Amino acid sequence: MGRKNNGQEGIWLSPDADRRRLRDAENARRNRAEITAALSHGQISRRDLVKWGLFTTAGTIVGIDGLSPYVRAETFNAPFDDGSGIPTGLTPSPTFGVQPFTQPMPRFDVLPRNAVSTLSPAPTAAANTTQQLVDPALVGGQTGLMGPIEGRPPGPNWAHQGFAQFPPQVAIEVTTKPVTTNTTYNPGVTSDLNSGINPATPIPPKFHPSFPTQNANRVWTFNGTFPPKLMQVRYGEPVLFRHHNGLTTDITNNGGFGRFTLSTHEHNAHHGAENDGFTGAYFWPNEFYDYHHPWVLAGFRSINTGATDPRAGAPDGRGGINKVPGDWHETMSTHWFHDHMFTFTDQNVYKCNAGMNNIYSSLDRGNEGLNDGVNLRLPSGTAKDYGNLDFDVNLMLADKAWDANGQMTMDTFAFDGFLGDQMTVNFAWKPFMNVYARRYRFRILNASVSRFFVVALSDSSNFTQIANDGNLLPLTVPGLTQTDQLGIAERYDIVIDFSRYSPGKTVDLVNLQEHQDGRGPGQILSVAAALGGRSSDPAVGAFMRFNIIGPPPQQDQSVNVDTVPVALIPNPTLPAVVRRRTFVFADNSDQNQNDPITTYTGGGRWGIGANNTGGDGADHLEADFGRISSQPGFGTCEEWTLINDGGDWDHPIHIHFEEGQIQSRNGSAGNVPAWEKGRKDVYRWRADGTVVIRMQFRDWGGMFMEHCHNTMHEDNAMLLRWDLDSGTPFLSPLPTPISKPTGVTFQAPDEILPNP
Ligand SMILES: [Cu+2]
Repeated sequence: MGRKNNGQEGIWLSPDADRRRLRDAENARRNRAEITAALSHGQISRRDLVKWGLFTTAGTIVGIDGLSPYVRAETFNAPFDDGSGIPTGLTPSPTFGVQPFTQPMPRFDVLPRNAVSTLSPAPTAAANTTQQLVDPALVGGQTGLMGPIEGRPPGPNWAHQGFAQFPPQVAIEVTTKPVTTNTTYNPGVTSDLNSGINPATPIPPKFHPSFPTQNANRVWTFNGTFPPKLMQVRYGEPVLFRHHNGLTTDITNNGGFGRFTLSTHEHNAHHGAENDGFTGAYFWPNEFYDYHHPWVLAGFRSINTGATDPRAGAPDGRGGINKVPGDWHETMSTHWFHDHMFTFTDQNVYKCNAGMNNIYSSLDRGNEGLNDGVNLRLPSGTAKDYGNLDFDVNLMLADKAWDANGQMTMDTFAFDGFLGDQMTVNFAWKPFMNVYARRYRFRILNASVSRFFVVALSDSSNFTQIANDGNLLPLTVPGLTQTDQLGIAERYDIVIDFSRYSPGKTVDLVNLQEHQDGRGPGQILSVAAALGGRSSDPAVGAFMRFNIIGPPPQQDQSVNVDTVPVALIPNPTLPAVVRRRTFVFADNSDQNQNDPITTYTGGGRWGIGANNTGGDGADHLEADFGRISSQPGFGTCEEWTLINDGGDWDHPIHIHFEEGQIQSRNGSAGNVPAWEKGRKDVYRWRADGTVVIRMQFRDWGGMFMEHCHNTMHEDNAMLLRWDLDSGTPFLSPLPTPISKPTGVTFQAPDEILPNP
């Protein structure tokens, strides 16, 4: 199938499109929004939609007039004559006459780090099953029912692994809530480093100060406020992340999309599966879930066990190094955390339920001045021993859409992938940032549902890539004038040197990546074409402006990465491969299970085939979190071949828990670009591509996932579960958790695929 632009689906309506077309689109949007709401409220299922003839079983929406804006007549098979092409499935989001680059970009809101003793009740190794009354709204109106205060599955299989060995030293307590005004903003930097924002001024939940305030049920965030939240952690300092579900118990109070059950994934932390945000281990309003993040270096059970190597370590807070066991080559830096609710991840993450996590180490200390022979001195600052954010900036990129009233909205029927038509950075629409004329590190995260980005500076000047996903590169890549495609959930850390600009100059970040639809990225424009408005995709073009305000208050002491490659972190050595697996990511998939809770049924479109699903990988299965699809051997290394079966589709594939090293792209190691020569946790192909990776499976056990991070694909149903048996206390096979407000029960796996 070639890349289509035939008007059947995937057509952006430009604000200039004729009135009748816009009216039709708005009517269709309303009809679809009603169905979306009914789905998200659990009043109907995807199965019902198939039964009613609204969906084909392949997941495509049937072209009923008045339902899809893309199908106005059977004869409609040519691009619009006005040149519009490309799709939100929605009418254009109004911008209320506001000009871009007129609001300061807020830096992330740093989450408080508290003493563990502040947690009440105290955290426990196994789930705290103390009983409380269950809100009748959660159980069909029944009164007097009891349920646990903690939603984590009970018992030894879901007890924190290594809880006694790595007792929590820091508590980070958050509540996912309907959005409201922020009165406790902590940017972690002074106002001159935050574009003049006074943190004492309350921050309302708006994408721009001149846009409407978001209704509480349209946006759900960590702690219920803008801007997004940042965790700061360091190796050797275990964290207890207590997550409360503060959403309303009325499932219909969601603004038309989003599901009130939560499961939070720290992407891609190396810890036990009970802390990984497993898609079926979700918890309910009025419950909490304790996630234990031990922050150990991979390999800690067998490598550097005496903790003698200062490169395996963390800042001790006093200018020294707290050495820890493990392999220093496994040091990670830039993570994010987000919801992973089964079949609702797209809606819940889009609803702003996402944050970032900076992990500090003796190598990546967040202090550019300390010269101990280990610290890599990346742009950050010097005031604090570690974790300086002055010149180390988190950027969360996400496309959004809002209705005529400015309320965030989503078309969950955009099954190819949902694309917003407005760009936000840190939940702010097209903001500016004041910068000094010096080097800055930007940790860029793609937090979209389905959109890819290619980022360049508006004057096409150089920058340097230093990290890919959570991992610093073996060698920095200087001299880039644009990034590679940044797939959903990928992170690129880049360093921009603003010292080339004189005070008063501006330079913009530009998105060059056009989308024709949500299947995958379309053409990449030149900077001139993107800035010249030569794309009908409204998210192409400048999305953030830097204002250079003058020389820095003190000399830039960061390592010079501007011109020649600088060695950062070499790859860990992989043991011999003991098993090879093939995974094929494709459409036209099947479901062979029918469990009402664990199984995705009806309207599914995507699935994953493998060398153990029969038919030579041709049998692509839709998600079932009760199915164990793979069981790598504990302590072994495997080679996984990820194949894109889908012609013009692309899928950013995320494999939880372990970092992989790309061996080849399309059959050749020579196709692996310099910025992919380190470790990764998300792998994308381009059309018809193949990627071969190697990973070792060690340290912790339980049930993990592999899935497409185009979350529309993930939820419909390109996701599988793989289990890692680390020995006692694990039952093998692991029973599947079944989460209910009255407590989590277990059942035998629906299916266990052969483990060749
Ligand atoms: Cu996908």
